[in-house]
Order: sequence, then C-alpha cells, then structure tokens
Amino acid sequence: MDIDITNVHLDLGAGRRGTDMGPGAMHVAGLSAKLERLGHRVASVHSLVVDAEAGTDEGSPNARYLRVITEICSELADRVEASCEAGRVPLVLGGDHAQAIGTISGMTRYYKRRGEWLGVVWVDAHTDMNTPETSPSGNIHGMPLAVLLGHGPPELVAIAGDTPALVPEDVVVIGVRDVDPSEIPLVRSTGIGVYPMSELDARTVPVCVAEAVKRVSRRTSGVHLSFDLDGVDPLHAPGVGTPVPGGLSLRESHLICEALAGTDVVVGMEMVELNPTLDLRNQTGRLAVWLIESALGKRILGRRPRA
Ligand code: NNH
Ligand code: MN
Ligand code: MN
Ligand code: MN
Repeated sequence: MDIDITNVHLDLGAGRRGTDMGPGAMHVAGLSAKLERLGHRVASVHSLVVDAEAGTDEGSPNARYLRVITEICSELADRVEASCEAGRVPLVLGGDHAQAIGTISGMTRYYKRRGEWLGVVWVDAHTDMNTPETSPSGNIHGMPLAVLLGHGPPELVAIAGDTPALVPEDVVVIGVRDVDPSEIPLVRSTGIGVYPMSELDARTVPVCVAEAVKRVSRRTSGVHLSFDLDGVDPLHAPGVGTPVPGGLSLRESHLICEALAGTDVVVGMEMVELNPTLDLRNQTGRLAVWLIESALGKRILGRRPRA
C-alpha cells in the first residue's frame, strides 16, 4: 500500500486538552518505520493545525469550537479525498474524534462520485451519536457519527457534499459501554449496527466481529476503520480523556484489526483520542501503532502475503 499520513493536531472537540499531541506520540513509537517494515510505502506525512485565532472562539456551548472544527475538517476532507483519488490509503492520526467528520467525508466524496459506498467500523466506548440538541457536554467529539449520517450542525454535515457521508446499514460500532440517554433515540431510529460489550461477552468477540465485517463490506467498495482508543480497556489504554472500564482487551482490539486486514477490505484508517498528557510512558501510543500495524497486515508469524 502507498500510505498518506495526516497528523491532525486537534483537541478542541474533546472536553480535555492534549489529544493534539497524539500524532507526535505515535511517530515517537516508530510508526513510519514499522509501516515500511510491513512492505508499505509512506508516500507523505502532512500536519494540520488549528488556526490560532479561530481556536480562541468557543462559540455556542451546545457545539463548542464549531467554527474551527469545521475549518480543519474541511481541510482534512480535501486532503483525504485527494489521497483516495491518487490510489493511496489515508491514515489519519488524531486528534480528537471530531476529525472523523473530515476523514470520512473526504473518503465518501470520492466513493459517492463513482456511485459506490464506504463501510465504516467504528471502535469506541461511546456511540458518538449526539447532536447539539442532545449533547450533555457540547463537545463535538461526541457527535461525529451523527454528523456523518446527516444529523447535527449543517456546516459539518455539508462537508460530505449534498448527501450524508454514510448510510446506517454500512456502519457498525464495536465496544460500546457508555451511551448518553439523550442519544439513544438517534442510535435506535437510524438502525446503525451496535455491538455493546455485553453482546460481545455473550456471543463472543470473534463471532460478532466476523458478523460486523460482513455487514460493512456487503455492498461497499471498501471499509474505513475509525479507531477511538477509548474503546480499549483503560488498563491497556490509559492515555485517553474519557476512560470507561470494562472495555476491549488488548487481544480483542487486535482481533478487530486483524479480521479487517484478513479480508482485504481496508481502504482507510484513523487512530484517535490518544492523549499523551494522560499516558504512562507512551503505553497507549505504542498500542496505537501496534494496532495500526495489525489493521494494515501484520501477522505474528510474518506479514500475510498479499493477493
Ligand atoms: N457521549 C459523551 C458526549 O457526547 C462523551 C463522548 N466522548 C467520547 N466519545 N470520547 O468517543 O459528551
Ligand atoms: Mn469516539
Ligand atoms: Mn469514545
Ligand atoms: Mn472518545
């Protein structure tokens, strides 16, 4: 694969500062060298930063920093769309999860133009289906999946173009264990696929992951993995702003990545919400890189030969 890495130095979508330093921590953990060791080519590394002046404008408390987040997501979408156009795989390093609005809108602009669809596997402790009307925090990182399905601030929805980025049948969220009562109606009415931890426990992770991957690749041309590190249990991923106990184990997290790599459907990936100020000796940063390697083909007994 030819990979375009974009570092998104954004933390204004989250309640706690510091995820803007996430990309640096993943690079310190050796990301590029590890990708090249897998046989990939890192075609470019580019950084996006928040406009300093716009970054002081908090705006409405129901959707904090909407203006600056719209700006950076639009820029990100342009860049990601160009990567797809050039046949390269976008790998976007976060940054808080609001960035997914840019990443996924950029990707789906490319697919929609060709009359094709994109599937999304969203690993997360949360469903990220709030809107400014339902959000208890006003933090936009709790809203990106709603936006990508066409709900929420019109300026964010519009980044995908005239129609929403995603349709619910092509979306699954895995690892869920903290949903706001106020976002449940939208989760239910859209009919996105949700795998709460309780279902993963009862039906086992391999069974659920296989089913989830099948769902998102059924009628799509490729699958994007939007990996929020708070989906992983805080025991293994302490460097996140909203830790929720009872999450995916380290091996279960790998299993999701490996299952996707094994079906050759991955066309894009983002790793988000790494907050190095809360991490322990870059433990979560190193885990993030290890998971990226798994999703992009790494195998314990050597890299799987490509078809
Ligand atoms: N649901 C909460 C909110 O909207 C928390 C969202 N926080 C996340 N999502 N980290 O992944 O504010
Ligand atoms: Mn999230
Ligand atoms: Mn989350
Ligand atoms: Mn999160």
